[in-house]
Amino acid sequence: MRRVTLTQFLIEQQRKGLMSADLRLLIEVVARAVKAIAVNVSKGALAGVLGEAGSDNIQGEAQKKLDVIANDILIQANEWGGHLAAMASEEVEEIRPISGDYPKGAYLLLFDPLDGSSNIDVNISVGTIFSVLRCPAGVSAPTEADFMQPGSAQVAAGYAVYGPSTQLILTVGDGVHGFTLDREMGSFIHTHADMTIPEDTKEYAINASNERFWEAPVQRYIGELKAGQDGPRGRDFNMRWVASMVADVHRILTRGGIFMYPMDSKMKDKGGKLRLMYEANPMAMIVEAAGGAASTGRERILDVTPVQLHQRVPVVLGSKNEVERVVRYHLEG
Ligand code: P6P
Repeated sequence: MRRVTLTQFLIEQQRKGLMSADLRLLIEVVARAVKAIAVNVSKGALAGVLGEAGSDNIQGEAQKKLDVIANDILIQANEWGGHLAAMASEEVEEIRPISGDYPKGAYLLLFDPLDGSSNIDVNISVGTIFSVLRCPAGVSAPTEADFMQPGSAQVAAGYAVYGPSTQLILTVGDGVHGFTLDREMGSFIHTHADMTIPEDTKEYAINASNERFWEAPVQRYIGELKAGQDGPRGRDFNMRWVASMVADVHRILTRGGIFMYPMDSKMKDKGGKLRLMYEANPMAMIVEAAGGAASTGRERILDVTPVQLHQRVPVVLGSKNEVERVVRYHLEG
């Protein structure tokens, strides 16, 4: 495959009418910010960026230094370009309007600046997740209410995975494309065209230590996978759990699988573990664009009507036939 850079790919997408100049600029700015985050992540202890920041985020979770660094990089990269009307981050309670000093644009950007940050100090892959919505027409000073759009309204979604290589995965709805960072050139190269998720799989990802807290349909589904060829599925399955959503989803996008962070009785009052607006929605858009499925177990994730910026949802996503089986088990009760 000829070496096409992200910039060239985006210009060609724009020429095909698949994205506006402003959306192309937005994606290029996010990609540049991701490169700066990748530099900090890869330096680790050498740059004194490991460990706790000494502060908590709005989720009440202790922030890692790199959580704060990644958040600042994304905000500073995006606030001046004129492509955004406002931003929202997992790390910040309130939405962040574009200040009066800068021009405003047509898009709303949401992100989890460093997902899986509990893995940083043990050198396991982490990532950045982002979601792009349109700012409602005629709204010049967006509020949180203007972000309350279902995932089906996203115009773009993507993630970066900081692993053995740094990869950027992107969809504007017409397929999923992957780009690998050439560190010598400082460019993202188009290495994965039209990524697709196989409809069947033998690999599942779930934090099995929560089994006693799951609802019955999930206990039934996972019990059948564990029973393997001696059970109703008649074949053996394998399990993986990185505890970094970006890494687990990237494996599924690359070779299939099902990822589950279902509702459990420990967190019923919170609504789930993963956040809808900047984790579940962008990953659901990517997974569906790759031929997979993404559900809360009871509802398509992209159909969920948000009511709060940091709300959480149960997540079941990946190989279509497995997700549909989990949904069927929820319907059967
Ligand atoms: P647990 C990381 O903190 C995260 O939000 C996701 O990236 C990951 O899938 C999940 O939480 C891991 O949760 O309970 O296994 O630590």
